[in-house]
Amino acid sequence: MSVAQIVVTALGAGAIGFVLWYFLFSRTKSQVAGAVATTNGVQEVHVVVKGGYTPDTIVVQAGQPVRLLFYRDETADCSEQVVFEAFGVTQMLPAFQTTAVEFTPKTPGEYPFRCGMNMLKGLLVVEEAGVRRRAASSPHKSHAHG
Ligand SMILES: [Cu+2]
Repeated sequence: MSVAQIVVTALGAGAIGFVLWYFLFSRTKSQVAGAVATTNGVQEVHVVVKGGYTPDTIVVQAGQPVRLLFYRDETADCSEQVVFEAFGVTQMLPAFQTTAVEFTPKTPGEYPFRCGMNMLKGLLVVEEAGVRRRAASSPHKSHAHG
């Protein structure tokens, strides 16, 4: 093997490694079910609508405004409407567009949402404010000091 061949092989392996990392970790990270990004006190969650809701379970905190950004990735009639009965929301979702649904959940609990025909179903879980779930487990957790 010449030096050039070794360099090319190493670069190739590096490229493959990057692609694997990108698909395995980078992509899944942005698709974590129920991932909530809080911007200016508004809890934002992206939901893809395609034969169902992804994620189909959304966890937010009570007493803080929620903005659900529904991207409807299909034209199927079934998903053209999303209904949150508990919050008095009935929203049309134009195909291939992102539509925001906003409200402030005041009481902790579980609030189902659905399409206009009651076929596609999702669940909004409202947790008590201040009961913050850790984004990642504490690094100190594995160190038991007795
Ligand atoms: Cu439907």
